[in-house]
Amino acid sequence: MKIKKLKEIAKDIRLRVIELLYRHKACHLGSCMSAIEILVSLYFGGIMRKKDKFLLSKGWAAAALYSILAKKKIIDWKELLEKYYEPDSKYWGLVHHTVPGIEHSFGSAGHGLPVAIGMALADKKRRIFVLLSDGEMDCGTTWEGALFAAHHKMDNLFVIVDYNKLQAFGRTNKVLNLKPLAKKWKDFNFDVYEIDGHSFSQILKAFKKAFSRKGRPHVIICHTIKGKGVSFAEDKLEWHYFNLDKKLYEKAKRDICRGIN
Ligand SMILES: Cc1ncc(C[n+]2csc(CCOP(=O)(O)OP(=O)(O)O)c2C)c(N)n1
Repeated sequence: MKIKKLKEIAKDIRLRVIELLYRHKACHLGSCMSAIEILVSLYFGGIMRKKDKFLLSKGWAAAALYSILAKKKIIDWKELLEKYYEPDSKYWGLVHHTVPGIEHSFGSAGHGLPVAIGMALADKKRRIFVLLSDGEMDCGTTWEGALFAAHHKMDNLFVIVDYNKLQAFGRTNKVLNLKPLAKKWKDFNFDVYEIDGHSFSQILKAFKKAFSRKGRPHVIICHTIKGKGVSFAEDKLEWHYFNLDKKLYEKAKRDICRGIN
């Protein structure tokens, strides 16, 4: 698919997320927006084959993944729009496995990588993609998983890091320093890529190269901006938590339609 078309899809997904969050007074706007180009590339950019699996370890970006599944017609958009974040709905604010297209429930940080490793080990012929947040890498499970995956030469495992440099209580490198992040993964014997996570051409190129390399698990470190595309939310910690009032909802839609970058 052409990059122009992928950009159009990304815009549409951002607008859907804004709609869901505004209508249901839900949070995690920043977390969703930083991952849009990554998710669109996986689902619309020809990266995932039929039998491959994707896990959203940063399960609090549920509104973004649900919007993708709705765009793919795996779930019903109208139902999602009505039920997202509502009591007794299956469309939780954290991804839940009762929703079609969701492989596993996540939301408690640090669980996606171990689950992905188990799935990759169980069937070497399918590719497993897992999206981690940078804050999640504070969890010990990340590094135990990394040791294990490299030891078992799991080249069907693709770890993607949404490196937006903000986590729940502050700047990632102030809360617990991750730098130098690429070197750490290299030292764990991963095949490492470091790219702009909002550039479709860089994302697609990195995966193409990773698919050709055998014998090691892969990690694609995506430099991103939390809140990307919404002027008042970009790189702002509070938009992990805040919800949109009518004025900001209108402003967010204008920003996304116009394109602020
Ligand atoms: C084990 C655990 N502790 C605390 C939380 C609460 N929590 C929700 S999101 C989050 C961190 C958000 O920052 P980051 O992990 O970098 O994700 P981002 O949304 O920026 O991609 C935390 C601590 C959690 N989900 N799981």
